[in-house]
Amino acid sequence: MAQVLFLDLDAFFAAVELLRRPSLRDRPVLIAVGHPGGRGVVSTATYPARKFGVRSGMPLRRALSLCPQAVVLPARHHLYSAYSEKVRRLLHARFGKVEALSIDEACAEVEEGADPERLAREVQDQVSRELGLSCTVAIASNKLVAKVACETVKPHGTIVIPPGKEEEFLAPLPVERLPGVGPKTHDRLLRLGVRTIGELAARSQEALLREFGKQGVYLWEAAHGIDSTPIRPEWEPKSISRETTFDRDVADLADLRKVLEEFSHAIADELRADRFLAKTIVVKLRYGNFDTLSRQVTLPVATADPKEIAEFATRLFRAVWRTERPLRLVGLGVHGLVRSWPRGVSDSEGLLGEERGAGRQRL
Ligand code: TTP
Ligand code: MG
Repeated sequence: MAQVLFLDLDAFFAAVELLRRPSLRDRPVLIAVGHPGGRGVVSTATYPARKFGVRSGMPLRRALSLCPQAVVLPARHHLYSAYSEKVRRLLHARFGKVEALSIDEACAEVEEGADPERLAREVQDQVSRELGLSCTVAIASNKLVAKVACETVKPHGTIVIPPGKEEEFLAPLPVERLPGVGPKTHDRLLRLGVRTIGELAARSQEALLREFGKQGVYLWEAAHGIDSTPIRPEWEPKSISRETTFDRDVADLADLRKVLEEFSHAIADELRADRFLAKTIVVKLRYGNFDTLSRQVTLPVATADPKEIAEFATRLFRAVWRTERPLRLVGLGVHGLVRSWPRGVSDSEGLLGEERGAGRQRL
């Protein structure tokens, strides 16, 4: 049976910044969105900074009160997209089937007969050697188990879950480690007396179906380490999005606008790297009480222009956020993606810019 290799880069945005500032390697470093202006949000923190309790989504001011000596750098999304692409390319060169799952996560199908422990270490070493980035690699019989396993050995770990050992591995882990168990589901599970994945696995499928509807079936399967989602090698994004959860609610329009502008740039970079234009823009809001709403607008002409995306996003946001109640989360996405030019056409005119253009080929 084929196995799945799952790779997640460690403290990704920060790791990319440190490539150009090696002297900061062992220092606490924060990458801020919505910076400068002093009211940004932490998008990632290096592991030395995490020791002080700093987390993604925290207001910069709070992070700096926990760790005043931290070095704060503004996010440069175009660089992260470029490195994300390099990792995908490295995996493509080695494995037949590769799927990019997010900006810093990818999975690949591992051929039968490979020694999984060795393979995981080899891939990790190759990413370190060729790109200078640290990553964590897990190999398991499916995507779900590999993803959960990866999280348990961060940073710079490798782990292999042999076929048949999935349930045993998952059982002691806290139930919120399962993808899809957000704060709401977690609360409900706690109220039912379920703290660990093993305790979830002990419930019958019928009971979970009754309690959670269709999601209950997913929870039951996930708790048993069952996941039949295939690796989609011909992966094409159906949508590209960014969102951030503030750990204190935000109601300042200027701050929110800055976050939307940065997301617009990040999304536009990714669209261009993958040679897509987007027709629809979606804005997502979540209030402090978890009420969530999203609204979308279809553009007159498909675009990958960051300014245009930002303009429509801001307008849409203002139309939706009428109450001006403090927000817990803001997100921006695009869908309705169309190819900006036919597959196989090379970037001979350098239209993608130096960082992404050089030697790039879409597989
Ligand atoms: P993660 O993989 O969740 O985090 P990470 O790579 O920084 O750290 P690690 O995997 O070692 O735990 O997210 C990948 C990148 O996505 C991260 O570097 C920054 C960005 N990000 C945000 O911008 N906001 C967020 O709230 C989160 C969680 C991530
Ligand atoms: Mg990561």
